[in-house]
Amino acid sequence: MTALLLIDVQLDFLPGGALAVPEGDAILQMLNDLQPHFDLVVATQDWHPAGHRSFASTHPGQAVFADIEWQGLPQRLWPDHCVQGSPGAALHPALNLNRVEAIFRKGIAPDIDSYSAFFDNGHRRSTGLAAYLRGRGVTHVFVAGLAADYCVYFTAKDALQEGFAVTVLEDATRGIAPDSIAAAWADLRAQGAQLASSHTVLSTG
Ligand code: VGL
Ligand code: ZN
Repeated sequence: MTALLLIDVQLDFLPGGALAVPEGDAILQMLNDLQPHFDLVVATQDWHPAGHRSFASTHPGQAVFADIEWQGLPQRLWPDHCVQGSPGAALHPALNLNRVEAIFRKGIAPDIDSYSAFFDNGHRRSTGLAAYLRGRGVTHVFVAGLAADYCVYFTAKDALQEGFAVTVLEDATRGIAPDSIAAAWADLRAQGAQLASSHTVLSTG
């Protein structure tokens, strides 16, 4: 059984949003076209309480995009984004949700970030996604969405560690910084993930 994970297709990560990923909107149609080709479709939402510690605004004197250490973990400081219930936290209205059977939310604990859909950044707490996927008989996970170099990358990495076969649909993601996207793909390949074009999926039944 296959699952498509649609990572953080939220207004704040799309052009005009608080943490916009360049060309993020270029993948929306593809994400809809891909869905019928999978046994299961799951979406995620970055879902931070106001004042989340990943926000630069909560660390006086620190600039947005600064790298700090927070409670024993490296943390990049982001603009305020995906605040629970805010317009920017909503999934893009063009994303078809009819086949999305579950939405997993992450980044809720105020003191720790969560790039992966499976665990927080300290691997301290599970979201339950791996157990959910196993319960549905999923063995192969396909990852798409935003942002390639953060939530897509860390989700794919944890999926590998959880024992799933992993394919990242490279053209169905966009990233924040070109250098970190290249490094993310190289690391995922080295760990056993496949990087594929969505055409390989769209051209099969
Ligand atoms: C993300 C940075 C901060 C992502 C979420 O969805 O890739 N990136 N929070
Ligand atoms: Zn976030």
